Amino acid sequence: MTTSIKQLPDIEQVLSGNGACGGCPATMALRIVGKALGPNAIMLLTPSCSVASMGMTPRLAYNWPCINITFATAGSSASGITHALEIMQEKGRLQGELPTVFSWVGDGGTYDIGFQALSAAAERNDNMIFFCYNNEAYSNTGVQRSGATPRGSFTTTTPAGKRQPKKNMALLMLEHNIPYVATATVAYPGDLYDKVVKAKNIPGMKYIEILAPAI
Ligand SMILES: Cc1ncc(C[n+]2csc(CCOP(=O)(O)OP(=O)(O)O)c2C)c(N)n1
Ligand SMILES: [Mg+2]
Repeated sequence: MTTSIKQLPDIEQVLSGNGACGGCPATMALRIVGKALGPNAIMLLTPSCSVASMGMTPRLAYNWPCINITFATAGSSASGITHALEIMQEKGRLQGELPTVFSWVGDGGTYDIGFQALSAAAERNDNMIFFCYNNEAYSNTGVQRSGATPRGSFTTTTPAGKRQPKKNMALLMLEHNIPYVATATVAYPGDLYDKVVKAKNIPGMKYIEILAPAI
């Protein structure tokens, strides 16, 4: 049975005082993801609203070690971190359970700019969770169209409405034969939580797309 919102753990990885807009669905989704992942994780972020919201050291709003990376490298940077951790464990320099390595990337960074490195990491089946939080546009820079913007949508670069349909990104990821692909939405927090818990316990590449419309 799906976890109910009342059963979600108390743990908070997204801290108060963050810079998100009030009611930001992507930040709410990240809060649920944090409850599922717990503190033993390393977060990678590409330029996005979530980076703008995270604040600055020493007052980071996300309670994990966080690495800001360039747009094109969410897949490859996470691959590097995950392999480094495995080697450290092999050499006995890291005890206990390996942290979950996860990329937290917008739709622009996933569908368009970071697609190549994501595809390559998926093809290698590197051990990570790649989250695409999908607000269906390049929101942080003023709402330009992305490959995830639905047909007909008005954005600053499609003032007459976007002519093309959105990419089927989850299907593209399935075609990589990775062990886990899921779609979720911030509207169903218990379902999102369950999917992240499941992904956390599967070795290899996991792709989770979260619809979090914010415009
Ligand atoms: C290579 C590169 N191109 C453009 C930018 C400018 N930029 C910063 S955030 C952003 C929008 C990102 O969109 P998305 O990944 O969907 O995340 P969202 O802002 O919607 O949360 C852009 C275009 C950048 N930082 N680096
Ligand atoms: Mg976006």
